[in-house]
Amino acid sequence: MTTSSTVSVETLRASATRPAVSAFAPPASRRWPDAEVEALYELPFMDLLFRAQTVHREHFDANEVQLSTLLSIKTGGCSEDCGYCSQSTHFEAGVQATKLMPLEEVVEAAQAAKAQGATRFCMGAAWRSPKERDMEKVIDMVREVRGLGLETCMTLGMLEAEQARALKEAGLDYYNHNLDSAPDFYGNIIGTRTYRDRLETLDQVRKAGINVCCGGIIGMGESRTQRAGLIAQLANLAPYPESVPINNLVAVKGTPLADTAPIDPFEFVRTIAVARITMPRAMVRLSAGRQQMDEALQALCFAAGANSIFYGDRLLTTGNPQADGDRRLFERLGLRVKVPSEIRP
Ligand code: SAM
Ligand code: DTB
Ligand code: SF4
Repeated sequence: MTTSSTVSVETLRASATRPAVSAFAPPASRRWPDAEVEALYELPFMDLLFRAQTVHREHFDANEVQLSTLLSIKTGGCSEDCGYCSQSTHFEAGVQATKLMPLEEVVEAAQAAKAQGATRFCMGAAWRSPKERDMEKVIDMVREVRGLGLETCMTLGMLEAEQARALKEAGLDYYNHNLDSAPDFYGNIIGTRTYRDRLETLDQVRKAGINVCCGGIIGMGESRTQRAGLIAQLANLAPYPESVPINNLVAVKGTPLADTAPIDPFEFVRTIAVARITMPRAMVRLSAGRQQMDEALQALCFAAGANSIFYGDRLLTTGNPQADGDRRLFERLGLRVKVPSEIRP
């Protein structure tokens, strides 16, 4: 990946145009049988890409990509046993546990993300669920970050109805809570919370009026049928999520998935395309694992309908491509930064 660049954030943003359809519009849903989703995976690669591009262009400017920056506001020491995760106390991945980050440091990081060109700031905590004493602090973070003119997103684990309402009231735009995999594969990876628990949190988020950010991880050893099963679960949420992060497993040393063989890159691109076709108005985010992809593969993901990335040098505990390298890639592909209408000056 190229790391030096003369492309400024202003140049990237200057040509951003208003999208035909706001990403905030609640998307219409239809029921996708698992077999129909799997049939999409089975299409010849070029046919699948053509279909995904066609759907993408019906709803979005295909040359715009939205930028979200992640910050780990509380790292490690998590009681859950998610088999992919470096932050679980069940495994020895060498991640140092921290306390909740002070508000000023979060605001500083958000300001830096905005200066780099991000439009959404996603704050993640390694919790099973937030404790009451944490709520006040994360609510202050939402207020302050929203006040900077950034979209806000949080991922704090499972939420009760009251917590979701409090976050909404503070101005939280998105809540990220992933289904992670198909129901019949999930139990191979996670034992401390159920699929149903996850669906219940998503329900609370939806009922509180917060936009749902929900996706999963590809390449954990699941079958194609199970990948299709995950996408069908997401697409059949009514309505389907506004944001869909598709993570490529980052195989972290010390976790049970450390030795998992990388997935065929074309299978990953297929997953992006199938997500785009089944959730036409969602922001489909090319998420974890981008540092392990070359630029040509990332370009294929954009061609398959990905229109969002995590932008900034770090994800939560692992690396991400350098921001200036990403800007350079955008310039080479003629991509512009999508600025949501809600936060446009
Ligand atoms: N603790 C909260 C939770 O699990 O709900 C929030 C943070 S958690 C790290 C957010 C998501 O990051 C997970 O659901 C998973 O999809 C993704 N993730 C975590 N570790 C990953 C890895 N090594 N590779 C790919 N995705 C990962
Ligand atoms: C999501 O789906 N991916 C992000 C975000 N939501 C919170 C997290 C990716 C984490 C990758 C591994 C790490 O950095 O620890
Ligand atoms: Fe904890 Fe979230 Fe990691 Fe699971 S994914 S171990 S809940 S931080």
